[in-house]
Amino acid sequence: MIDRNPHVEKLHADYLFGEIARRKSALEQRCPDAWVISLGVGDTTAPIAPVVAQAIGEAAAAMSTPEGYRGYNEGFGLPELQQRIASRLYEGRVSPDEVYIGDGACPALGRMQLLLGSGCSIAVPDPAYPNYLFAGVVVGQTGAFDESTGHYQGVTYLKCTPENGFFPDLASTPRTDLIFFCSPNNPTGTASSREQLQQLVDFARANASILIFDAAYRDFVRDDAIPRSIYELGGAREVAIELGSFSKLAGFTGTRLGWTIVPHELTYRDGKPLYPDWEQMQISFFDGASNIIQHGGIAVLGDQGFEACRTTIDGYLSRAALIRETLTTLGYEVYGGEHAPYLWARVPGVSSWEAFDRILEQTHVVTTPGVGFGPAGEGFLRFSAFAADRDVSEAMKRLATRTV
Ligand code: PGU
Repeated sequence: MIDRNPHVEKLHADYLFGEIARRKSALEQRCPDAWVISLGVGDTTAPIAPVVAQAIGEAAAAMSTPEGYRGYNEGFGLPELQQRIASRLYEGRVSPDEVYIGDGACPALGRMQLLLGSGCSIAVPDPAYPNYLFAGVVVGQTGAFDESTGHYQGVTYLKCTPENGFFPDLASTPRTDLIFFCSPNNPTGTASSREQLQQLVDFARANASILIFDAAYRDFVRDDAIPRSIYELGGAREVAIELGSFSKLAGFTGTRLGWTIVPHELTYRDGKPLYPDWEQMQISFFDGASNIIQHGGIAVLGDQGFEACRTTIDGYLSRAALIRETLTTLGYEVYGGEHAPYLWARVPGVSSWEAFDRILEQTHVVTTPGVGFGPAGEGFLRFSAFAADRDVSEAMKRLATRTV
C-alpha cells in the first residue's frame, strides 16, 4: 500500500456542498414529510430548450447510422461550435482555434492547474468558488491549512467584501504567478465594472502574472456596460485565460459542456506560447467533449436556442429579484442578484453555519453558509435563485414569517 498524497492530505474539511447535503438529509430523516426547498447549491432546474434537446437527440440518432457515426473527436471541438462561440459570445475577440471545447469549467480548471504545475504561486478571492483552491492544493501550489486564519499557507487571498466594493485592493496585493477571478461572481452575486476589470488586467500585465478568469455566469449580465468577458479589456489577450461553461447558460450542469480560451499571445517567461502545452493536455488527459452534446451547444448558440436560454435566465433573474426584495424587506443587508443568480446576505450576530442551521430548522429552506467560500464570507449566507418559481415563492413566504 502507499501513503496518501501529501498534498491531498492538506485539504481542509469536507467539500462544502457535501456537508450541506448531509445536514439536509439529516433533517429529512427527522421530518420525513417536510417539503425541503433548496436555495443552496447553484444547480439549474429549468428544462433544456426543446430546440437544443432536439439537436442532441438527432446527433444521438445519427450515431446509429454508418454515415452519421463518429469516433474520437478530431481537433479541440466541433469546428462549428468553436466558430459560434468565437462569433456570438466573443464577437471576434478570440479566434475559433483559441476556443478549446471541454466538459465544463470545473474539470478544465483542474487540467489547467495540472499543466501550470506545483511551482506556481496563486492569488484567490476570499470568498471564492472552493474549486480554485481545491485544484491548487492537490497539485501542490499551497502550504498547509492554518486553522487559526482559515487560510492555506503561501496563498495570497484577495479580500472581496462590501467594504471594498467586492474588489481587491491591488495596491497592497503582492505579485503571484496566477490570479483567479470570477465576474459575475460566485458567491457574492456581484459583477465587477469595466474600470475594475481593467485594473485587474493592468495589474496582471505589470506583474507578468496569468489571470484565470471564470466567466461561468457571463450570460446573466443585463447591462452592456458590465463586461461579459475579460477580453473586452485592453491587453487581456496577453495575460488572461478564460473559463466558459454551458452549465448556467443552457442548463448543461449534468450534460457537461464548456470551453477554455487560451489566446495565442499568452506566453511563458521565455516567450514561448502556452497554448501548444494546453493542446497536449487536452490530447493526453481528455479526448474532447461528447460530440452528441456538442451538437446541443451548437443549437444553444443558434438564434432560436440563444433566445430560449436568455428567457430561462430572465426567469432565474426574476427569482433573484424576488429573493433580493424579500430579504431587503426583512432587514437583511443584501448584495448581488442583479447580474448573477446569487444573493449575498449579511446575518448579523450569528455565524454563517448558525444562520444556515436556524433557517433550515425553522423554514426547511437550504441556503449556503458564506464561510464555506472562505473566512471573509463568515457572517453571510448565499441564496441561489436557480430553484423553480414555485419553490422560491414558497421559500420567501416561509422566510417572511420568521424573524432574522
Ligand atoms: N465556476 C463557478 C464560479 C461556479 O460557481 C461553478 C459551479 C462552476 C465554475 C462549475 O462549472 P461547470 O462548467 O459546471 O464545471 N458552482 C456551483 C456548483 C457547485 C459545484 O458543486 O461545483 C455552486 O453552487 O457554487
